[in-house]
Order: sequence, then structure tokens, then C-alpha cells
Amino acid sequence: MSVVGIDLGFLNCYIAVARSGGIETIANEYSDRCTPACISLGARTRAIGNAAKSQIVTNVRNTIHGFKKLHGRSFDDPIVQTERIRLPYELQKMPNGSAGVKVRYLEEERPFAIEQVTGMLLAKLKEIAENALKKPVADCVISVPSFFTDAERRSVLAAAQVAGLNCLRLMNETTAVALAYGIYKQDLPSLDEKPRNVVFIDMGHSAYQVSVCAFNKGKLKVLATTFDPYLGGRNFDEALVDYFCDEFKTKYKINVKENSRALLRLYQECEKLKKLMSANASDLPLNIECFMNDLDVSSKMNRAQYEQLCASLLARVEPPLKAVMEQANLQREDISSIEIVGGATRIPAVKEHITKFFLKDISTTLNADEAVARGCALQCAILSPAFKVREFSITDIVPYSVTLRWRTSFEDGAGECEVFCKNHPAPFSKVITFHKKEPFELEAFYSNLHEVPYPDPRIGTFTVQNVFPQSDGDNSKVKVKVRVNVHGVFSVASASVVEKQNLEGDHNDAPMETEGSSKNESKDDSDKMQVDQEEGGHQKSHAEHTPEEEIDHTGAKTKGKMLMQDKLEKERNDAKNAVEEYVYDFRDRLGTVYEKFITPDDMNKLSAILEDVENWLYEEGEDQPKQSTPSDKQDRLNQTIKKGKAKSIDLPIHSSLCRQLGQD
Ligand code: ATP
Ligand code: K
Ligand code: MG
Repeated sequence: MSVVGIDLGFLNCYIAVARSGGIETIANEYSDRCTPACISLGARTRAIGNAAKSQIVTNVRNTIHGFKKLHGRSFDDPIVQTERIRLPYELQKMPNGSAGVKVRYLEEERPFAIEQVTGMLLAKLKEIAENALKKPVADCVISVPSFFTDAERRSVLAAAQVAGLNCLRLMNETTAVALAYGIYKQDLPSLDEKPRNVVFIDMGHSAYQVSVCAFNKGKLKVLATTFDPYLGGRNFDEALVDYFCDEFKTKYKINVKENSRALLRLYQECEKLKKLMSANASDLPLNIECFMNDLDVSSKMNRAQYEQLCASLLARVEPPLKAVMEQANLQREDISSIEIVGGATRIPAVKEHITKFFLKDISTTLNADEAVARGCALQCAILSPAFKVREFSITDIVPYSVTLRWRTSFEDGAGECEVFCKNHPAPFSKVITFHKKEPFELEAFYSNLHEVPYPDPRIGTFTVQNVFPQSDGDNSKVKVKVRVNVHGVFSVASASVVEKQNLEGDHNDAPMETEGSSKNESKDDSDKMQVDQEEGGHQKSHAEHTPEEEIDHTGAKTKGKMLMQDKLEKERNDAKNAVEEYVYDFRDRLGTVYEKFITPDDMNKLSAILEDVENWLYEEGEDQPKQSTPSDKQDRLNQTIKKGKAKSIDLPIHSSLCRQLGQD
């Protein structure tokens, strides 16, 4: 069983594993611990991670990045439409109404569901983990923002399935950080002492999350979590981009926003400039050669100017901090430490705003880039029976309150009640009792849509079947268990009829009580009934959750094809490289060891042929498929060698070239 934690970032992904007794963040094939969330699809192949990122500017319309916010949303979702404007590749409405991407791959325009896109990325991360661990990986824990709704979470789970991963838990990013912080702390207060309250702040590329957690020995409890889902490093890049676009319009008379390649380059340069300004307050240059219309552009910026430019963004740092303290009902003096992670918390002005609010120094002891992945790996280790870790209990929370509405075919059979309030502990199960004569429907939805960054309140509909009147015609007592599971996903888990003799003083309808329990299943000796669930709503316009089998099915097929294509392309490149190497090697020998055995005339002939082959490799041979008949050029080379005087030297060029090109 593998112990793997994955930080599935908007921009950057990290993987941590348990190895030789400790948690370790691992590097990919580029010796980079950060793998960009980027997929580049081409006419013959696809690249994922670092190799894909280097193609953002060259393969503009087929390089997919910045897709984390598309999960679980319909194409018509306002957030999807806002993202769409920023993306250099096309989005597409999938048959079920959800948002997918449309790219050219293998010479064909094709749609990919977001679960397939993230599935490809996760498969790559899985492969990196397998290379590091030298064994197959399936079990893992994957991070999601604390503000992700049910639909978004289910979509990420489906993507994990596409990648062949068994996600043991979707873990909220700030909770993962809290675990990475707490599990090694030796000096936490004992269970009967006042807990230590710590604030965790993560500002990444796309989002800003805050949580406050209470720690005692061996346990952490999330008290509250707040967020600005639309504030992150990319907004600061955007502010710089907008500024320079305006400047270049007057200075160079160019409209950068009309040229997606130039715009992407400007984004990259502005991100670099932003990072430099974190370390340096003085004037810094921005130079881009051959930017647009063969024009070199240049400008400069300093930190003071930049902070002024970003004033409205910086003003958004405080509100979630204030809200988290209010929700947890804590004062500044109750907080013992403020821990920050995420790349964008390196912006000095962001740090200043946090310090100013708490009137306290902030701690940067956690690894800002790797803490989320490490926390996920720790959680995976805790869940793994094969792994020994310190006992540590984690209580997370429900980010939005959830209401359950029920109805039967009779009018009087309808009603609703809030089953989970905001910041309710999770995972958690509750048993709700109904008194019914017939099957009824339950609909779960977010109680206060205005606090949810999602346009649709519906979570799912569930039908409780096989409910009949008692033999005396009375209502049956039906116990329904509802749950927010380890992934933070709501479900109606089961329903059962309680035997008549257990009933006393029945009411006619409505839940009588709710019993909370985070562990125990309901222990009635009653008949289990079937619960039909239809999660994600039921209207056509709604981004229905693609049934998992469906995603798995198409996903596995496409994935198989893509893997095959990747393999073919690799073999083709290997063969081409081998030919190239052979040419270099041969040329080298001609000038050294073979020199004294060869006439000047043959030497010239062979050199010319070598040059010919080399040119062929870069020109028409560039697209040579692996299986092919020899081209004229190779034929000529082969013939010359066969009949030429060079025969006297043992040159296995014919068989070697053919073998390398797969013609044997
Ligand atoms: P998200 O958490 O939104 O999913 P992510 O996890 O991919 O995104 P991070 O890797 O935490 O994001 O942070 C990336 C952001 O941090 C980028 O905007 C990057 O430019 C920014 N960043 C990194 N280093 C610095 C720095 N020294 N100064 C300013 N910004 C920085
Ligand atoms: K990250
Ligand atoms: Mg992040």
C-alpha cells in the first residue's frame, strides 16, 4: 500500500511520500519538486508538467493550464465564463452541460471532460510517485480548497479515478497544512488544558484561504475557515499585465491583448517581475525582445508603484482574517501563532497586511510550497494500516450549511430542516427520523447560497423507497442517516424502518430529532431500505455529475490510446536520436580511427552522405513515423556503403540504421 499525498495546485503540484520512516517531498524527472499543472497536446504526443509548461507560448491553443476552477461546474456557470475569457485555449460545453476543453490532439479536434484533464495530470503525478517509490501507487490523499462544494469535490474524485488512483481522502488544503504543523509538535497542551489556537493562511496562485485550528496533544480541530476564492498570485500578475498593456499601447502603439502569444509572454515576464519585487524594492526592468511586430519592448517598475497598483487586491487580505476570528469567536490574544504558506504569501505587502491585522509577527516555519503535500501524505500514512504514525485525530468542518427538504405525493408531507450548520464538525453522520406511509424524496441543498461560491444550491436528490403504512394504517417510523463523509461530500447514506413496538407517542410528520455521531453507524435492528440517490441535481441545465462509470469508461479508453501514442512517440524519438548519434559518432571516427584506411575521395563521399542523413533528420525525416520504408536518402546511403570501397571497413550502418528506424 502506498502512502502518497498530492497537492493539486492551480499552478503548481507537489507530491509527498512516506519513505524510510519519514515524509519526503519528491522530485520529478527534471529534479524539480514542483510539477506545473499543465498539459500540452500535440499532433503526435502530449507533454505533462514541466515539458508542457515550456510549450505554453509555442502551442498556445492546445496547452491546457489554469483549469482547477472548472471542476464540477456547468459550461454556463458565470465562473466558467469569467475563466474562459482569460484562457488561451477553448472551452466546450460537454453533452451533460459541464465545462470541458476543446483542443487539437493527434491531428484531430477533440473535447476533454475536466475530469479527463485533471485525470491526465494526476496520472503524471502518480507516475512520478511510482518512479520515486519504485512500486505501483494507488492509495493517496489529494488536496482541495476548503471552499470546494460537493460538485467540485465529486469531480476531483472522478478525476482521481480516471488516473487509477484510490483517493482515501480529499483533504482541505489548510487542514493539510495544520496537520503538517501539528503532528510533529511535542509541546501541545494536554487534553484537559486550553487548546493552542493557530491561524493558517494559504495564498496560492488562484485562491486565498484562512483557517483557525485548536490543537491539543494528538488532535487538531478546525474551528472556522474563510476564504476569497478569487484572490491569488495571478491577480497580482494580472494587475501588472494590465498596467504594461496600457503603457505599451501609448508607448509602442501595440494592442497586446489582441495577440495571445504576446499576452502569454507578458504574463510570464510579469510573474518573474512580481517575484523579483518581493526581494527588491528599487526600480526593476522589464525587457522583452521581439515581443510583437518584431518590436523589443522595455519598461520598469518598483515595489511602491506596484503596491499602489495592487491596492484593491491588498484590501481583500483582511476581510477573511476578520471573518475567521468572528466565526471562531476568538480574540487576537487567543492566537498563539500565525502560519503562512502558498507562493503569494511571499509578497511583502500581503505579509504586512496580515501582520497589521493580528498585531503579531507571522511565522514562516512551514515550507510554503510543500506543506500541503506533506500534510496529505501524513493523512495518508494515518489512514494506512501498513504504516505506523503517531495517533492524531483530525476534525475538519463543513464549509456551508446544508438543508434537507422532503416531500411525498401528499401535500402535507413536505417540510425542511437544516441538517448541518456552517462550521459543523466533519466527517459526521446524523440520523433523522421521519414518520411516513409511503416512499418520499429528500433533496439536499445549500441553505445560504449567498455564502457559497457556486451558482446552484442543489447538492442532490435521494428517494427513500419501500415505505408502507403499518398494518394498523399508522405511519412507519423511518430513520435516515445523512452524512458528510471524509471527502467533505454530503450524502444520504441509508434509511431503515423501525419496528412498530419501538414507537411511543408518535408525531405525524417531520423529523423529531437528530442524533449526532461521527463514528457509529445506526444500530437499529430494523429492515434496511433502498435509498436511491441522484446527486448533483436533476435538471438538464445543471452541471450534472457525470456518472463515475461513464467517466471511467471513456477515460480509460482515451487514456489507453494516449499512453500508446506516448509510447510510440518516445520510440520514434529514440530511434531518431540513435540515428543522429550514429552520424556524429561516424563522423568522429572518419576524422580519427578510420582516417588512415580511407581514400580522400571516399572520405568526401561518406562525409557528404553523413551530412545528407543529418539534414534529412531535421527536414523531411522530422516527421518520419517509426514504421516506414527506407527513404531514398537512406537507400542511397546504404547502397553507397555497400558498393563503396568503404566496405573494407566494418561499418554496420545498413542494419543499424534500419534497426533504429524499426525496419528490420
Ligand atoms: P492554488 O493554491 O490557488 O491552487 P498553487 O498552489 O498552484 O495555487 P502556489 O504554488 O502556492 O499556488 O503559489 C503560486 C503563486 O505564488 C504564483 O502566483 C507565484 O507567482 C507566486 N509566488 C511564488 N513565489 C513568489 C515570490 N517570491 N513573490 C511573489 N509571489 C510569488
Ligand atoms: K501548490
Ligand atoms: Mg495551493
